[in-house]
Amino acid sequence: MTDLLFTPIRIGALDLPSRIVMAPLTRSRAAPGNVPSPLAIDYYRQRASAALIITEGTQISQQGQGYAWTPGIHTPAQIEGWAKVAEAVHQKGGRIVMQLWHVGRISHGVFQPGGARPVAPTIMPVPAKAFIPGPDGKGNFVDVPEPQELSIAGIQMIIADYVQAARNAMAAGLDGVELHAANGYLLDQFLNSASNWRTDRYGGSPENRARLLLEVVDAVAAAIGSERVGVRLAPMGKAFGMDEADPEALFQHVVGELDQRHLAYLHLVEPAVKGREIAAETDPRADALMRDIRARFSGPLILAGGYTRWNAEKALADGRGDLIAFGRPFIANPDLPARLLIDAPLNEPDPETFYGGDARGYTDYPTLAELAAQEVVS
Ligand code: 8OZ
Repeated sequence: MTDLLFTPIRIGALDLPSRIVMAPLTRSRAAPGNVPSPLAIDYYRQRASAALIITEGTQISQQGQGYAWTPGIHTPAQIEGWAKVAEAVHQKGGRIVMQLWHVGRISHGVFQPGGARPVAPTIMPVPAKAFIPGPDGKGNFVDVPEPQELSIAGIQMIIADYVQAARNAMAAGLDGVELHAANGYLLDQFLNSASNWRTDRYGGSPENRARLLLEVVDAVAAAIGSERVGVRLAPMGKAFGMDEADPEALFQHVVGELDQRHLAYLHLVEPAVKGREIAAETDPRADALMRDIRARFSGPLILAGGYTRWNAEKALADGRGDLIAFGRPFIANPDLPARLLIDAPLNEPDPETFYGGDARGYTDYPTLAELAAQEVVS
C-alpha cells in the first residue's frame, strides 16, 4: 500500500510528483573551500527521483560551520559548486532546496574566523562534541568550547548572512531554501528555554525566543519569496542540551506565527528521534503536541524520523502530515521511490560511511536495475 505516498502535491512554488522527500543528510565530504565535490553532483543526481531533495545542512557563513567538510553557500566557489548540483538534479527532472545552517554554539575554534569562540544566545557549558578534521584526514570528536554571547549587532549580522545565503542558493539555481531551526543548532538554541537565558528582546518569553527565527524567516522571505522558504523544527527534541520547559506554549506561538507567513512547508523532526536513534518510549505529551502543530499550520507538513514505507503510508492516511522525509533509506537507495512503489527490498545503509570519506557508501549504492544487471553478469 503506497497509494498516498505516490499522490502529487503542490508545496509553495513547487509541484511534486509524490510525497517522498529526501531528508537533509550531513555527509561531510565537501572539497577544500567547503565546496560541494564532483561526487556530490553524482550523489544528488542519483537521488533526483525524490519528490524533493533537501540538501545536507549548508553553512550560511564561516561562523556557521561546526563540522568537518560540510559545504557552505557563502563563497563564489561554493555557489558554482552548488550550481552544478542543481543543474544535475534538474536535468534528471528533480527539485532541490538547500538547507541553510548555522550551528551556533555547536562549533570549534578551528572553524571560526580568527579562531574565535563559537556564538550562542547565552554563555553556558555546552553538552556536545565537535567533529573537527584530524591529522589523519579522518574526523575527530572533541569538546565544544565555551561559547560567546551574541550581541544585538552580532544577531543582525547573522540575519544578513541568512539573506545573502538564500540569495546565493537562488543564484546557484536551487528551488528554494529550508531554514534549519531544529536539532540544537543556532535557531533552536534561541527557541529553547534550556539554552536561551537572555534578558533582552531575544530571550525570556516564547515571543522573544522565537524572535530570531521569525526575523530570519521574514528577511529571507522578503528576499526570495515565502513560497520558496521552508522551516525545520524539532518539537521536544533533546539534541545537544535542548530541553524546552513549556513546549506547548512555545510551539503554539512559533507555529501560529509561521502559519501567517505562507511558507512552502513546515518540516518536523519526530519527537521520538533521540540523537541518531528512534526511542522506544516517547514523552506522553508528544503525540498531542504534534497534533496541535498540525492543526495550527495550514500549509504542507513534512514529517521526518525513522519512517518506513508502512508507517509513512499510515502517517499520511491518518492525516498526521502531507509528506514524509526519508534519511537513511535514501543514503542506501538512490532509487528509493521506485523501490517503495513496487515494495522492492531495500539496500542496508552502512553507518561507517555516513560521515566523511569518498565514493564508498556515498555514490556506490546500486539501484534495482544495477542489481539486476549484476545478477545477469555473475
Ligand atoms: C548528523 C551529523 C552532523 C550534523 C542535524 C545537521 O542533526 C545535523 C547533523 C546530523 O540536524
